Amino acid sequence: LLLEQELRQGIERGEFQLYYQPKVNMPTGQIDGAEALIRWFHPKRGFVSPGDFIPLAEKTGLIVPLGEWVLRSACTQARVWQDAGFSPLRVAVNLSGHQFNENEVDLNGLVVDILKETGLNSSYLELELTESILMENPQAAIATLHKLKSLGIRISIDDFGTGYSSLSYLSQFPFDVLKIDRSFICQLPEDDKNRAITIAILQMAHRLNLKIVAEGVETKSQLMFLEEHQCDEIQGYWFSPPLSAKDFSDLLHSGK
Ligand code: G
Ligand code: G
Ligand code: NA
Ligand code: MN
Repeated sequence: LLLEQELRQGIERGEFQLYYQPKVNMPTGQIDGAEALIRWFHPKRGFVSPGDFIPLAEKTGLIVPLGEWVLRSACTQARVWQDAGFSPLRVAVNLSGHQFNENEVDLNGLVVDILKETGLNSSYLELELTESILMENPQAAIATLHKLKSLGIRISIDDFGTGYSSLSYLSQFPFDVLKIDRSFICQLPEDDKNRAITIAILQMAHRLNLKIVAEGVETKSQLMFLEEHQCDEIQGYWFSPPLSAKDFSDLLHSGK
């Protein structure tokens, strides 16, 4: 079977799962959020990496139903954790450009419906968008972001520093969080240039009243560097890889 057909089937047969990677608040060290990352466990192929099927899902338009499933599942899970008595976590969902294009998806309507359905308060939902998605049509993106923000959800720019957005848009896109791409983080703290870039991004973002998340934090020395420069949240293997909902629950129970 072609991967495309299997993707279609996989959606019908429920072969997808969301994994969750903790986002850790600095300085408290508490888990205050989780990024939902899709996983496909195919009955014959085994684990298929999102790097292999997300581009195909985007090309075929299957990202629209798949993305809707991701959003609904993530909000449902966030509500489950709240109902279990854990202090509320913000759940972050990655969006693809198709979901952000108003000609293809009524994202605002979908978010409203899913929040209502799951009973999740809008302040616990975060959407992660890349610079490239926003730059496809910056004017439309600004309007869409304003609508989403008025619902009370958080908007993040993902993989910051790797796209081609002009700095002038930073002040025009109404977002709340900037995620420094892991390509800058992985060479910290040794590399002078990445150190300078990271410090500059942190200072600029704070002056713009944005929260900063560092992605791909793998070492203690990276953590210490980021702490010293007032990074707000960290995410990466140093604390935890993405986990199944069950393993994430166990982590919450352990009170780490
Ligand atoms: O988790 P991992 O590193 O394997 O993810 C690989 C890529 O797939 C990342 O760029 C990530 O943003 C993307 N990805 C993971 N889950 C989703 C999802 O639910 N929707 C979209 N659009 N992309 C996702
Ligand atoms: O594109 P996006 O930022 O959404 O992708 C997140 C991806 O980064 C996921 O595939 C996740 O598995 C991966 N990831 C998360 N933490 C780390 C880390 O510490 N190191 C590396 N190399 N990858 C990470
Ligand atoms: Na992301
Ligand atoms: Mn990212």
